Amino acid sequence: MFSSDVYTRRREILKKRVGSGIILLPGNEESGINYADNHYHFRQDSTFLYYTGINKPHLAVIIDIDADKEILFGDEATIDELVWTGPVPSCKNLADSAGLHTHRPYDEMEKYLHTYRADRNIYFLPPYRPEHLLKLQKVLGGSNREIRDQVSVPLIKAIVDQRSYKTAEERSLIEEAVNITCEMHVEAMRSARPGMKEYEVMSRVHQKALEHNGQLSFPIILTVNGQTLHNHYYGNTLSDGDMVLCDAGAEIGMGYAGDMTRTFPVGKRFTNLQREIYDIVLQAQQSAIDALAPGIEFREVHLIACRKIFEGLKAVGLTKGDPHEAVEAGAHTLFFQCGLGHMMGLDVHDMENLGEEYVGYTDELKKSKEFGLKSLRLGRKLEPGFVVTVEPGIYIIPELIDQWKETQKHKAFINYDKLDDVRDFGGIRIEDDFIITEEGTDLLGNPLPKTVEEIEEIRRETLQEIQIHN
Ligand SMILES: [Mn+2]
Repeated sequence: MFSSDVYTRRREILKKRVGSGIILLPGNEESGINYADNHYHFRQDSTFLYYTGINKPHLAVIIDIDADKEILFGDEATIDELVWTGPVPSCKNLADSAGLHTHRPYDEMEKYLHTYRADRNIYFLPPYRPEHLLKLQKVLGGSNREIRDQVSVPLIKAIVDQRSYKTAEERSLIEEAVNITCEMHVEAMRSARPGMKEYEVMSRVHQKALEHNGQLSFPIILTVNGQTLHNHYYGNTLSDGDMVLCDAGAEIGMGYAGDMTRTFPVGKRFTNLQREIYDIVLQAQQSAIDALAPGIEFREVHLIACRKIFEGLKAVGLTKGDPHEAVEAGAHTLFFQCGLGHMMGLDVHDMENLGEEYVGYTDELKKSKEFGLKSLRLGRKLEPGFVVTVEPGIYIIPELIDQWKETQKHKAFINYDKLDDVRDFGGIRIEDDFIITEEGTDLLGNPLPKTVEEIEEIRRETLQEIQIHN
């Protein structure tokens, strides 16, 4: 974790912005997989991590702005617990590490809130785990609905205003996560061979994160069916002629995430069509990267990539007409159904638990409800310090083609008769992570092979090695 002054300073800023009242920040609990004592990997709440750095379950912090108190609520381990866990830091040690100078038993949190709730506002964030909701209900009373209605928008906005701007120390931690992520992708490209199962390659990608004492920032997507955006099935066999889409990221101990995607051939080379489509996605990504700068709306960057995709597909003969008009009408969403990217930081989709409308949009710029744009998590103007992913793709989804074809949707822009030939093409996505700077943007982490030539070179080397060994 950072030194205690970093957390003290972060809380000072938060207190100033919120002004008055009581801020309640509950940490996360251990969560049983199939019985209480067999836990999922523990993941601390990211906002709790941001303001305390403490990565332990069953804690909460109260920041009482009016009384000028910051209290850590937690329990000392009993001797019975120590028998199983070995020595653990005392609550005083934990509190000191975060610059919190008072600590109290966990149960006193409820008493504290009950004592002051009549004359002070209690601010809390949207609950995303059932136990958060139960705790809030215990303290505040009311139904699930009533609790959700009382979520504090000023607190959400103050936190988003702080966590969106990554400091130099945060940037270097994110780059650490991105560099492990790069190694995970090189491992995928260097281990996949025809005849292997997807899960065999996936397990090696996961191992790279573990090898660096990291975790996954989200479940790995590694599939020959890249057209399914979030495909978590790993049972297919890799065959020459297929492409593997791998979307994976590491999370380091401090909680920061990486998130990248590469698509590569199972054999030594892409087919001609795969290469053509790959280059369209790559050009779309490059045109988006070139546009990244403070002041531009990410929604506009997204639309630049959409037009590039449409233009490229026109050259291949799958689309027709004016790219501006086509994208305006939404015709490109037959091939690119989702958003160009999202914020990244302590969460792979940073702060998504606080609400996309506050993280990715503003009071002036609201999220669209249209197919395509409704999946764009980030629309707002970019500012220095924002960390974003840029991940365009082309996804040929047979079910979607059939549905559109039936009504000849956007027929002025789509060559439906040509689509039959590419029905089983699959999908391609290319994703890298960027920080917005005063001048424009910087790629985070080490560059990872990305062009057709670079990727084919790795595949050629990899498959030649096996021939030698055989
Ligand atoms: Mn992503």
